[in-house]
Amino acid sequence: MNTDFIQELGLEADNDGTSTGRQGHHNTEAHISSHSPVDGAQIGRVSITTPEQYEAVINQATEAFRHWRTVPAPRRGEIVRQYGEALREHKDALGRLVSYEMGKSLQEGWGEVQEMIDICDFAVGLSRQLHGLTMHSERPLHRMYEQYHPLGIVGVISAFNFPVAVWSWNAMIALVCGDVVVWKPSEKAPLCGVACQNIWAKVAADNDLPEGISNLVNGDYTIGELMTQDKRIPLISATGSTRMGKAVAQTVAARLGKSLLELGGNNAIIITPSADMDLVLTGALFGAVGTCGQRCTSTRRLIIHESRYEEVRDKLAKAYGQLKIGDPLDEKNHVGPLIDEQSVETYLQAIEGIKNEGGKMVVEGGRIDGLGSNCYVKPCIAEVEPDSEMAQQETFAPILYLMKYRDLDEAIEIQNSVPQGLSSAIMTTNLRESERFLSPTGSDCGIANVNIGTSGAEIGGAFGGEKETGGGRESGSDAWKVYMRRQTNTINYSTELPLAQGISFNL
Ligand code: UN1
Repeated sequence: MNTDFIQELGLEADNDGTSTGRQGHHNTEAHISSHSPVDGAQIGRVSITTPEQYEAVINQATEAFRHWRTVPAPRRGEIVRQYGEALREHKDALGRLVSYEMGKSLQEGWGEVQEMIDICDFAVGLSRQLHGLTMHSERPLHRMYEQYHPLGIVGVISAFNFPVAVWSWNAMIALVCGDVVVWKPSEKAPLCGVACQNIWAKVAADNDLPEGISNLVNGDYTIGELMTQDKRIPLISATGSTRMGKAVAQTVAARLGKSLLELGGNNAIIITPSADMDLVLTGALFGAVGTCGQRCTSTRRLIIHESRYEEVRDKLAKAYGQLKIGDPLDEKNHVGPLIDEQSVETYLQAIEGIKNEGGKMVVEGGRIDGLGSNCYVKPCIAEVEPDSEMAQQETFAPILYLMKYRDLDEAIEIQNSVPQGLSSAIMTTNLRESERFLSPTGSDCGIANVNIGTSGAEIGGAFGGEKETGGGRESGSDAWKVYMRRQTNTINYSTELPLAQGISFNL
């Protein structure tokens, strides 16, 4: 394989997993080895951050924050603009690295980098729009307003499935807000973190920025724990499993810190009698097999009206038959491998579970041998009852559940009956049905779409979900407010000091 992209991104056999933005800090003792799920090859190693190095990073970040918070927000936006430009320059290489280290298709690897570029553009505009409100005081010759100030250090803990984009949603917004960032990438995709940090280091050097504004640490959950317990980090933004999110939330809450959680999804598409079948097929197919079913937004359930059930099932089974599975860097393939063998095991166990509870496989699953690693599997489809236990769980793999409904109330009830609440969709050409789905009695998810699938959200909206998805909102809209502290200011320009609520207090 041509690995020029690895050199272009400044990656070596051994890489510094700890960095405050200029030079890295190497620890020769312990490393994470990054193995590609594509062909099993070791791409490189990343040094693990020691507790001492962690302290040094936090000290540097604290120092950098003192400076960064005084830089005018539009000037901070200019730095983010340059980062976006650098990403444009390296879009091809970084997209390839994402595809090679994580296993998603090259189209999706590039798409992920595009998502980073988009959030940079958004953040640049935002840097001139960090508005607060003004309000009228009840007292004469008084003025009231609110303003947003930077928070401090934002800790970002990200997952393997979006190894670069999710960091950028957090980091680019946090940076224009005047915060500094400490990032712990997933152990399963650490080189993506190093590559992003290398691109940052160049922008930081070109602009003579101090060290400590964008920082990288690496390691297992113990380094994550140092972050979640650290009072010097006012906000932890974590993406990953619900189990991980619960641990993060409890630890951060115990010190009354803020957490922003984006956890599991169990996303469904409701397919109504009036659905346009072409849209159904594209939406469901991409939603279910894109990123090999490893998006938080992946489509896991189709809730199909009984009048269209056989048609959807048969057409979808046929479309699955045409999927090309293999090396994700080869553009003719639609689906790459799962992230690792453990994931394959979980997928195989889920298929067992489906069979044990009486589900019927419409498209059989299983491991595919001889494709370069042991991580390739067949995307599969299972028919289950609406109350299936297996369909309540988020199995991070390409397993799609089909279930039947009779009326829309029932469909919405099934859709909302799972513990997670990230993304949802309805396929309909009937206005009453789509409005019902979007109404307060409709979908209970953070994202509800009409006539598109559950995945592939744009960065301009707030991204996140309810219930066990964790309640956080990242990226667009007013998600930036979580990265700042709000201050209400009341200014008296009179010669009296009247008290609010008409209280008199005279000596
Ligand atoms: C995730 O899977 O954690 O909406 C993020 C999407 C992407 C982001 C997914 N824009 O599918």
